[in-house]
Amino acid sequence: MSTTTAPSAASGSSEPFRHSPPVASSEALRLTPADRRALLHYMLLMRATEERALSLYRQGKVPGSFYDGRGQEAVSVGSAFALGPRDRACILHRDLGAHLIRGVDPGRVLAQMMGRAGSITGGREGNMHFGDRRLGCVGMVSMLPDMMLVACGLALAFQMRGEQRVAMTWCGEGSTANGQWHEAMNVAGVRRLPVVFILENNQFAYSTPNDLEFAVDPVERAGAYGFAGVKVDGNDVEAVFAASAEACERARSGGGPTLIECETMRMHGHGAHDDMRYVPRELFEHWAARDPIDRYEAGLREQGVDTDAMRAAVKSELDEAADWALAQDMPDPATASEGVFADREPVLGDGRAPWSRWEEAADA
Ligand SMILES: Cc1ncc(C[n+]2csc(CCOP(=O)(O)OP(=O)(O)O)c2C)c(N)n1
Repeated sequence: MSTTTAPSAASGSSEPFRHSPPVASSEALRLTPADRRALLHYMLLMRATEERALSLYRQGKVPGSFYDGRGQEAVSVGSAFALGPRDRACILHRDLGAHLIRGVDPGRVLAQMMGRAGSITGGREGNMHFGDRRLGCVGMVSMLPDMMLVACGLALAFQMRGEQRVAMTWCGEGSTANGQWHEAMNVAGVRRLPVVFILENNQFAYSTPNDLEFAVDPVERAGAYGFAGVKVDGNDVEAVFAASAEACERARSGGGPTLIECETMRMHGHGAHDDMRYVPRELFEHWAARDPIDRYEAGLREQGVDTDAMRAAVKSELDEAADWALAQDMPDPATASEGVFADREPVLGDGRAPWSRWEEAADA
């Protein structure tokens, strides 16, 4: 992990740039053997769910195109793993792992892709803009990266209420060229909001490569907005987790926002319609050799974990999920406008993720 440096006006030193002291306690960073198995499990679950969805797409059962996060599993899983049950997540379309960690069932995800009634939005949306608010997930906003501003709004509400909660959101590196990205960074820095920005640099914004996207590494910009920027290997799930856990603790303890740049690679096209012929073969092969799941699985195997059994369990979970999703009805057209307008009180539940490394925060 590296931390951005910004020259200090007073001293001219290049000490790591932090407005707040590092706050991660060793407890926050400690991963138990069960945590490590969970990290691998959720990465496997994300990949298996997306592979299943892709095959349903190829069978003509998923309308529109299909977008996934292949190769980026360590980013969404490692970061979302650091959240507590009452934190909030504004999740990008490459980050299915974050939905799964919050407790969204893979069957409901597959039903979502197919527009079925039993899905997260009840068939009102396709395969991207969904979020189960009862689990603290906000539906994706397609105008990139406006979700960063939504996360800032959530964080501002937590701050005003004096709650020790965190808003986390994800964006691609292409988003860093958009004005909304800079507005979000600015308001987060000015207000010292409890927000964590996960920047997944997957080398391409559609077909535009990094060297045509920016002249400075975007993580450097955090310093310009007055808060910490950290760069990690986005294919190393524990490195992503460590940076995220530290950022969450900083946010919770009043230390303000963090930008975490995760260096990774989008291993599929922009969508299933894109054959990514613009990606140089050597670059693809370089990243293929650093697959986040293969790497982590090899390490756990050495520690004696039976990863074959974990893979088998995920496969049978997906078999069941796909059967369930395929058995769901299409939505009743008479209900098409239900839930579209604010004509009744929203059903929010308590917004808690059922699973978390952390107990309920004291303020909850
Ligand atoms: C404001 C805005 N402009 C253009 C688009 C169209 N668009 C959708 S995805 C995309 C590329 C995004 O690249 P990046 O942010 O790097 O994310 P990635 O797809 O690589 O994960 C573009 C231009 C959009 N959704 N919103």
